[in-house]
Amino acid sequence: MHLQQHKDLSVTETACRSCGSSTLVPILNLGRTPLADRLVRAEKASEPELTFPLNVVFCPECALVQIDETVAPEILYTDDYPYYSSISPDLLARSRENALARAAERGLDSSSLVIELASNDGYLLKNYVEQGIPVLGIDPAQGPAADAEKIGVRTLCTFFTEQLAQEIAEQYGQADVIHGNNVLAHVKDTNGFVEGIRKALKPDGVAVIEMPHLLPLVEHIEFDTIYHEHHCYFSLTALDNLFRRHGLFINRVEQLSIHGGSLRIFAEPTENVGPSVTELLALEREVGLDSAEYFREFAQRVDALRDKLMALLNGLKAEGKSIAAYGAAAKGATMINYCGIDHEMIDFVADLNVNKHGRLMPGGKIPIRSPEALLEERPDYVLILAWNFIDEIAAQQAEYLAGGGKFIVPVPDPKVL
Ligand code: JHZ
Repeated sequence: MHLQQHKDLSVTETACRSCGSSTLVPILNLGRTPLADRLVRAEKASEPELTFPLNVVFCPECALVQIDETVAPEILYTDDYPYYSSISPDLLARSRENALARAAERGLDSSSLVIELASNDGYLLKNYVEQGIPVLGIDPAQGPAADAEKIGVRTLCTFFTEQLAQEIAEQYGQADVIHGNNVLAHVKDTNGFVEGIRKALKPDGVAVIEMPHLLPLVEHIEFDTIYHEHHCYFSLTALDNLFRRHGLFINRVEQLSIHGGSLRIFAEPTENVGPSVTELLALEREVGLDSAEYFREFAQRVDALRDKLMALLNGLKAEGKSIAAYGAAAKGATMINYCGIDHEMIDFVADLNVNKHGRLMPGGKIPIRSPEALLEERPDYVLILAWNFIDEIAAQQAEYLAGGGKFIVPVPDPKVL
């Protein structure tokens, strides 16, 4: 294929992103892959793509699972970064619930301040704006940030750093609530980011941070959620170590089903650890998530999933069946590229996000079309790459399914539904 070396665009880390230990144990190597959200323009289909190593390691000192390659943020998050949070009605509903609960719990009003790190298109903060609670969104992606401003969500279009936190505290005051959904794993300077949260938070404020949980990732073989944007894969154990280092205490945790299983942690400058935290920490210790031994068979399980999925898809192709896919998700890029799925196998990928239409999936170069294409083309099978939204997708595609179309779900065990 078209592999290119662009060493200066990425750095291979030799020390843990959290505690700095240099004893890192390899647990899974997904090879070199293109960047998951760097969708290819049709006119550039024959040009080589940037590819980078995707190698997962474990730190026995602080239990953090991480990749050891850091791709420059300017390369990862370009002007046409295609992810818009507001695509999923489910995510919108959950975000609203989250905002309303925090506003009520904390008694927020027009004198409060809510900050969101990676506020995207304003999908969460708009719920506070509606209630007259001042907000400040921070997001480096220009398209989504501009959309947020249009709906009245004050947004700084930049990266959140320790330095910016200091400036925000001086200019806007410290926050009562800081949200950060699916952003902590994305940042290059993990410690600087958490230190920034502490600096931007009032002494009695709370940081409500969400991220995919490592336990279901391993248990359900959600290996496709591994890509270069995600530097870290957090257990509560690793988070607790990280936040304590910066004077923040995870006092409460909720387990959410979103993104294949996520954690919502509540971190505060004062220690008051509740049972939700002690119980989950105990469970993680019990299953051994704090030791390299736990990951011993993970790589074999990933390969077994890949082999089973490819046997299923190759079998269907041999029978002359047509196959499309649903969800031009970042995780879809890891799935197709690690499995070696390309345009020969999959006719097109359906996706609701209009910003993705007309582009090609990285690596596999499969064209992305609107979901209406499923009814126009009526493929025999649809591989659900956005398996985390299976219920929403099934409801939306009721007509395709009623017409005899079938879904293939790849995770945790590839099968036809
Ligand atoms: P989705 C995202 O990853 C983005 P991705 C990001 N990389 C991150 O960190 C993780 O989440 C946690 C489409 N869709 O959100 C929208 C439909 O077409 O699961 C998306 O393109 N119809 C920042 O990209 C894709 O599917 C629908 O009905 O892996 C889903 O991508 C729905 C619900 C979604 O994750």
